[in-house]
Amino acid sequence: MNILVTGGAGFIGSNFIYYMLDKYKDYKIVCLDKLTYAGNLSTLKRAFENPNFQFVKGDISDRVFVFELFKEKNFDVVVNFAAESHVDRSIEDPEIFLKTNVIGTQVLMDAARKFDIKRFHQVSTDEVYGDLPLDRPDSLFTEETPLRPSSPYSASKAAADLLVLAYYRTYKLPVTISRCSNNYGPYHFPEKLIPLMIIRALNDQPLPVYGDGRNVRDWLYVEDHCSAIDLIIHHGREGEVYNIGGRNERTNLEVVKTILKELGKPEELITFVKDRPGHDLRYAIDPSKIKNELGWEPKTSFEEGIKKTIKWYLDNRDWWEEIISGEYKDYYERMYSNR
Ligand code: NAD
Ligand code: TDX
Repeated sequence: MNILVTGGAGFIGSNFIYYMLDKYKDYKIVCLDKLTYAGNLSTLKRAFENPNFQFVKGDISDRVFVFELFKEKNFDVVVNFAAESHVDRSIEDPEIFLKTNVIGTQVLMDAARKFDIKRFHQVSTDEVYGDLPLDRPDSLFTEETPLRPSSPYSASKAAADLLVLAYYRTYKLPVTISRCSNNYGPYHFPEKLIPLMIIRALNDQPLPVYGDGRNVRDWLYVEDHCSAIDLIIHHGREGEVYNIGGRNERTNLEVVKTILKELGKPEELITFVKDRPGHDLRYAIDPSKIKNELGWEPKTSFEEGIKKTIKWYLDNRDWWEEIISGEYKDYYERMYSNR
């Protein structure tokens, strides 16, 4: 099989590339990535040693370039991870979110139509459903939950999902969509909660918790997300949406305290800062459909996954020290100095 993975120099895409190269020794993988601030070639260092892997730098919204690539490569499957993915950045400046997440997806699907791709898989997010109340722990997102996105990021992902489903209905493009909850694990960019808190705690810096820290996220170890996508592209039904989640709800404060405990750092590092505008209260996924149809189950508990993740950040200082020494510094200043 010949697979195009877009956004593979980012967090989940790179983990997916490693998962697939390890599991399928005869699959070929091309990674297409624009290498934005979130994409890193050092993340793919081990993949470059594999003759079945190739990297191409480019923008998914560049129609001429994308069509040339599809013409040349004869892909069987496209897995679209490429996106602007950070909610806070989307609040600061939404435009690139629409360009990459919506137009980029459309361009890829147009190419997929023209070159008869056998499966176009869109990597979406549970954030398209909006949020759930904190006082109704029984409520969960199912695939039937109406889309009600809150941020420019999640609105752009919801728009892309609707386009994907429209291409299925109108052009019979063989699509699938997965909507996953919050991932964590190796290569997670340190603007996101878990890696940000690990790195700041390691450096004995204050940990900025938004609002009162009671917002809830449903955490999934990234490898479990990769195994779900693997199952969907091989066995998922065309035109279907699959929710992915590990039934692992935690308040942000619980997550931060767990990290501090694991690292032996004091809770006094926690600093409550101004809340994120429109901050979603709670995400929680009902993964029954993918479990019943495809037999998917997560393998890594939060307790085990957070230990593995912390160890990875301790063992891979070079990777994140390089990141936080560059543009990231300005970002942190801009985002957090007036909170
Ligand atoms: P990330 O920000 O770590 O990586 C995104 C990658 O896409 C980067 O390598 C970047 O260079 C690349 N990219 C951005 N714009 C591009 C463009 N125009 N053309 C080509 N490449 C481009 O993101 P992530 O956390 O790995 O998320 C990957 C996907 O999974 C996204 O679609 C996101 O919406 C979705 N998702 C993420 C999570 C999560 O918890 N991180 C959960 C559910 C779904
Ligand atoms: O400094 C922080 N302090 C804080 O309290 C940061 C960066 C976050 N938070 C809170 C906000 C959220 O309630 O932690 C929670 C998680 O925040 P993020 O890591 O920014 O993730 P989230 O907004 O939940 O979105 C993530 O999950 C769904 C990904 O970034 C998305 O790409 C994915 O679709």
